[in-house]
Amino acid sequence: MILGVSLIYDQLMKRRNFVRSSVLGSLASILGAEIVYGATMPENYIPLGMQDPDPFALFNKDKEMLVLNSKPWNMEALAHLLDDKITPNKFMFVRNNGLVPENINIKEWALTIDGESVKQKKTYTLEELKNNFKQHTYQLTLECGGNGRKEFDPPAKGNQWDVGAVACPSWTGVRLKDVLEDVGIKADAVYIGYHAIDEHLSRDPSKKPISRGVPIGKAMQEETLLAFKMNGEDIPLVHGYPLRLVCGGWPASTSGKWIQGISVRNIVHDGEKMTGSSYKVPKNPVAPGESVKDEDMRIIESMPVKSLITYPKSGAVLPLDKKLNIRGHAWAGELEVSKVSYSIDFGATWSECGLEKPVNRLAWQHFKASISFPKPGYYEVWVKATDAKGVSQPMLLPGWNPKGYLNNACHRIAVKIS
Ligand SMILES: Nc1nc2c(c(=O)[nH]1)N[C@H]1C(S)=C(S)[C@@H](COP(=O)(O)O)O[C@H]1N2
Ligand SMILES: [Mo]
Repeated sequence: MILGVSLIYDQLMKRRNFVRSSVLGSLASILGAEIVYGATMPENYIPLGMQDPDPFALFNKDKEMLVLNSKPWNMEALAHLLDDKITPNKFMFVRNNGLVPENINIKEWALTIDGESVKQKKTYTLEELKNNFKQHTYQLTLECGGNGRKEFDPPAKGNQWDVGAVACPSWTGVRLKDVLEDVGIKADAVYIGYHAIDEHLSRDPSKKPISRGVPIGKAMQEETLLAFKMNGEDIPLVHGYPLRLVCGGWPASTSGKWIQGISVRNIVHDGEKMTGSSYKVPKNPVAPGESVKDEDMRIIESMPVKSLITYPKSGAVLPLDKKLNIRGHAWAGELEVSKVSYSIDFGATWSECGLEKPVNRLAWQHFKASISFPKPGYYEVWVKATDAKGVSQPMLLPGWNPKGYLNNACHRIAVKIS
């Protein structure tokens, strides 16, 4: 028994853990076995019977992905998993506010465009969307507004994202703009809001997990898609199959998954998580821990400039006579990244990295550098991106905010030169 448990323990420690120990009381009966650790069970230990459902199998995710929450499911990538120029499905972070839908009826799926500012309400089947409008493919960066939250102090509630709630897959769909023009939009339109079929965690049908949107200007951009493909395949269920909105460069909460409705509004959309303090930051800088009134907050729009070192993995060891090749991506919301620099002396001096142009607007850009080190020892490689307006990433945590959004501090890796 002891041996069996320790083997299971080893197996489980290799994968990322997602169930906290609060359910242990009832476990002995489910497992039909004694739980060896009892009340002192290590925090991350998950008895085998609790593994189902396995989110890696369920969502086709790589085993190195980090599970932050199982209710709802939230997973992020580690920096080195994001090394591909086009993020493969298995490394795309998962962010849910409610329950992942289970029964998608593809034959009856339709998108209804309504709201105060449409000339008439109109419904399209998936086939009509695909056949009646020109299809476009763009690589679009999606980053959760809370990416980097785990560093805020005092801490903010919510998923403690590290650096991996960002991805840049290729998306195929039709332009929201083309569909809205087909419907006919009134001059007073200011915002659009999406409506999706995912259920609230409580399964209370009167509650919605999320219904966000963007100003009409963003909705009418060429790259704003009603997407049905991700990396050339049907969008995976967890990422919004069969239809999702993709608003590249904005907090990914605006990119509604599983959508069946778009409302064109003559007011700022007031759906779930548009009001209150969700996805908002203080209008004026606040001291860490200060409380901020809802009316003193603004809705997050374009995401700030940021970068990620995706190679090598932190902890690389290298002989002094070799150069270290680093690479990664940089992005800046609506803007292009104009420069990426690196430092090996904690920001005292900076050198420029090679930087590629984006494949299209709103796609992340790739940087690389070949670095020599002056003498053996411990180093950190820091990377800092600058956007087209000359604004750079802060080296440390930017302004504290109550919900822990928009941490675009420099990413860094440790390197040992022997
Ligand atoms: N219907 C629906 N759309 C949604 C969400 C959701 O919970 N339900 N989460 C939003 C948030 S907060 C983010 S960051 C992105 C995450 O997209 P992904 O899970 O495909 O990575 O989806 C957005 N769209
Ligand atoms: Mo998000």
